[in-house]
Amino acid sequence: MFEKLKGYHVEDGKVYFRYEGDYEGKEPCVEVISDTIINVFVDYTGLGHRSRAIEWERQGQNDTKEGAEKGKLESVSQDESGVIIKTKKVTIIVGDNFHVDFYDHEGMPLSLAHRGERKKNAALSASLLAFLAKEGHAASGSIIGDYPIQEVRSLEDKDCIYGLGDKTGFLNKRHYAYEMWNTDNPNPQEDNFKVLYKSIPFMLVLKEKGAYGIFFDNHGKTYFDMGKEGEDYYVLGADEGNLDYYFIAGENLKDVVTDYTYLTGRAPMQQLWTLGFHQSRWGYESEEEIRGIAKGLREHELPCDCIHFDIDYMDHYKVFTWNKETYQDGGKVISDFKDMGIKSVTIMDPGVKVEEGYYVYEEGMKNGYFAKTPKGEVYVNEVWPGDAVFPDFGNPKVRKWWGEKQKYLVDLGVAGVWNDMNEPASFRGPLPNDIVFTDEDMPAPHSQMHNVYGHNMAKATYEGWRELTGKRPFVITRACYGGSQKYTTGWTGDNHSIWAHLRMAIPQLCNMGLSGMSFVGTDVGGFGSDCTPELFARWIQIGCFSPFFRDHCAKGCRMQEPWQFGPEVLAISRKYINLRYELLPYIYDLMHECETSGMPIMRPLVLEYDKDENVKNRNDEFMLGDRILVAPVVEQGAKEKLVYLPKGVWYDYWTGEKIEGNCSFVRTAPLDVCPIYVKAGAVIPKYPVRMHVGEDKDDLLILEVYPGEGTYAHYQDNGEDFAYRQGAYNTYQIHNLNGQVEVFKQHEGYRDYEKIKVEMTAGFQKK
Ligand code: MIG
Repeated sequence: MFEKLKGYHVEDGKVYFRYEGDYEGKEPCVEVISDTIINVFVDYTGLGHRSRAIEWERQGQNDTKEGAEKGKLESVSQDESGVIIKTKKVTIIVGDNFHVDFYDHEGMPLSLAHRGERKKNAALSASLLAFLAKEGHAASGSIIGDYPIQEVRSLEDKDCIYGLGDKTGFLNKRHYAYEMWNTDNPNPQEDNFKVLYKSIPFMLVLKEKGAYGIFFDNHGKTYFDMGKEGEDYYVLGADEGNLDYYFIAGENLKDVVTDYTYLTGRAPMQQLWTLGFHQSRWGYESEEEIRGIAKGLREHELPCDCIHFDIDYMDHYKVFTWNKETYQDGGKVISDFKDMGIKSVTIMDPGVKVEEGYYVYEEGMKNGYFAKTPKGEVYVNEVWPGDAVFPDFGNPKVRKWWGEKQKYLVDLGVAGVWNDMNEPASFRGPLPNDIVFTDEDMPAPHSQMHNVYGHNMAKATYEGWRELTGKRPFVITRACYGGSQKYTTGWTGDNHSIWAHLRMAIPQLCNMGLSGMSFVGTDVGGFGSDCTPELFARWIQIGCFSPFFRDHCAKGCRMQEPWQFGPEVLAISRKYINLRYELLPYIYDLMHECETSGMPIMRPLVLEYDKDENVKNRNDEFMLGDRILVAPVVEQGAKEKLVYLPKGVWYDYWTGEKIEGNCSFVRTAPLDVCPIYVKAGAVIPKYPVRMHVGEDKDDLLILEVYPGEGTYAHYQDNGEDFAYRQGAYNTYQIHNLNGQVEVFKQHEGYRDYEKIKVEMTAGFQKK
């Protein structure tokens, strides 16, 4: 492979390296994308970059995108250490063996190639695997060795690792090993699951000083050993494809998130109603039953914006059909719900039932839109409708077709689509690796297209809805890849009604947010298993602050609507759903911030306080934006919570008590209390509680003011379409000088609030 460095040349702003050794002319390359984003690339396949995540044209170093300040290659030179490439912010030294080292502008190492031996401390040989299998032990280790494509980089003692999408376990991923292979596994998710539904091959490393990210842009199967094999290094591996990664240098984690979402796109603003409460269940067996749910929500005075129709609504689980026997006339129930202020979202699976005469199947067959075996026959596996075929979403024509098919739902009055089973999941064993799909303009095997199947399905859905409705498409997905945030929101799939999964929800959602997927949520109350009243009450308290707030549950499990657990839990549910509706303008502002800078709505404390040792491994608290800290109870039976507050002055949301941060303390937390803290000087914009978004014209804005000094930027638009991109929005700059509040209109492009009401919080009385 790459042995001794011989020289380099620059072409089109890219630096290519020549080595001794046999590498078949595949010269490795370093490309400066911006001052802080560097691409490292070896074109093993000879196909160039074939990214599904980065969709803007990269035209070398001079490309500019959306006004972002593009970096440039400042200088390239060579000395005895190697080839030295400089940008304004980063120095890259490329040496023998294609070791690539990154330094910050002060010359401090940010990330170095690992040069020592690998430790192989948990190596599993094939014979050991066979031995373990005898008694039914699943091997928990991986076979350690070299991957065909691989990058091994150093870790320092203090480094913490975050991101990696929807992985289970804890916030800090260091010492664990993961794989990227979109997987539907209905077993209760454990801390050490290697794979889950989504593959977001992006990691963030927080160092004692500075931070960086690596986006390992290979959508085949990849491996992330985050310091399990060896304490002082991590391994990125892939079975096939190119070595193609983006190094992102930052002063802090926020810089890294901003750059990553610059590269792969930002989660766009959703319609305002999508931030409301959603009610769902698999197994609302009939129209009568689902109508009862809508009635129940209103009778119990529970604000709600959306009911989800799971696979039960389809005729024999055939996509783009309606079960007229059990669900009668789809259009009628949907329009009746609309009259109650409730939108309808329908589930959509990729698998198309094999059935002569079924129009979706026939159309797809006629046009060759389904994946094929290497022999050229349409590939069949089993999913809910029985024998089914798989749309080849990597083919732009298939995406267009699928997008147009959405008209069926749009015409029924459906308001958004929930894409499930798009790993793709299959009942008769996994799809073989050699099933033939399309990757845009060329055939590609399942092994390459698996991890982007959900991504491409989401893209097809998003584009179809955008075309058909002109509104911001609301798409939810179970499977996705890096960059999917441009098209879809997500949920974490089939969790269970167990306390471990309530605890897991926090780091899992926070890491998704750091990985670009900001609009995400867990099934509130848990999907599988039977929820308890206490668990439901605590889950609603986390759901209330999750970007996607949906109560969902599996068929056959105990009923899980908020009124199924008695009056106390119903009242608690109402309290937190009401709070959610009050906070809508605040959360909407955060969604706007996310579109602008990539900052997630729900954040781990470490994103805001990355110098604070006490938050680097904090799994049981999180922030909503940078002003609200939530410290939910996640232990069965607990009536108090050990709260940690970072440096600064905080106010207890419920009592107004002032607390100097940088300390831990015990907060009493009976079942109806989720401890919440607000930063001194904060202004929190609120709406009055209403049963659903748009119940009135959002004409009253309440500004909840906390003691201290601060400024706040509030954003307002029609909450529906893309007019804001043409300037149809208002922004307000709000100054809080210890209760003296001034509001300045900054941008004028939308109708005004009729009234802005300023409310002093309890903190002003309690000095
Ligand atoms: O194999 O559509 O994760 O939310 O309710 C189960 C039925 C298929 C899995 C989804 C879940 C949904 C369920 N689906």
